[in-house]
Amino acid sequence: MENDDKLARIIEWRMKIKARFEEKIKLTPSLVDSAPRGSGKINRHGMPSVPIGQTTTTKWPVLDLGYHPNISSDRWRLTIDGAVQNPVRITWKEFLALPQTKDVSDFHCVTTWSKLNMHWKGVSMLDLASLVQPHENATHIMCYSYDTYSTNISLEEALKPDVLLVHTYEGQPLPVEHGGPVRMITPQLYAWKGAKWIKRIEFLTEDKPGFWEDRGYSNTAYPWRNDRYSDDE
Ligand SMILES: Nc1nc2c(c(=O)[nH]1)N[C@H]1C(S)=C(S)[C@@H](COP(=O)(O)O)O[C@H]1N2
Ligand SMILES: [Mo]
Repeated sequence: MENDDKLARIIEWRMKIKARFEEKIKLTPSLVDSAPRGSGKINRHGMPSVPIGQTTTTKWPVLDLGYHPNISSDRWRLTIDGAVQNPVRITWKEFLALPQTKDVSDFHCVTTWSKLNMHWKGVSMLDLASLVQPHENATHIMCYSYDTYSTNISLEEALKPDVLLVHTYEGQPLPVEHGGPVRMITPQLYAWKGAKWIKRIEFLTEDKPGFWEDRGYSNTAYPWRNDRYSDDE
């Protein structure tokens, strides 16, 4: 498919998807909670910049299953499939030719550290969804990684504008230990919802648990509700 056609499709479908999920997004914790729990000055989403139980760090710790797959950008592929009209398998070059989004956002790890004001560049999940055109009955995505990790997210969270598949951090290629060449970030959810070394996004018509969600972590993972483990729910 030509680049101009892809761009035209993305622009048209962005609006359709926004309209389809507008009401559901309004009901997510970050928009519905009148008193999000945390401290520090109010962040760009209107929540306290340090969620309850978190401490800020300036270092960026590495947290994963202990296996760092070494996927060169040449070999990297991203498959987006499942409940969509136009499944795709894109190369690095095709990924970089999609509309690029820059953003500054925060990173909250469930092990209680938060790193604030990180500068990212990548492709928004909303634009990737627009490219593949989710079926009307799609409700969630499952993200799969090159290290066998997986994590699930509802579409009303995944389609927020700050959810990105990033390849650049502070103007440099994303380091391998942090998920390079491409990882997902979910600034309004705990960071385990952001798959490092991402290789596949599957659109689902019903929710199912990913790696940590299957092992006692919260399905919803909302930092300002201290929503860490499934038995809190
Ligand atoms: N592929 C993959 N992605 C992953 C993980 C993992 O083990 N494998 N760990 C998650 C967890 S628990 C956290 S806190 C963040 C950590 O990202 P970082 O190592 O860049 O700080 O990545 C998330 N994404
Ligand atoms: Mo984590």
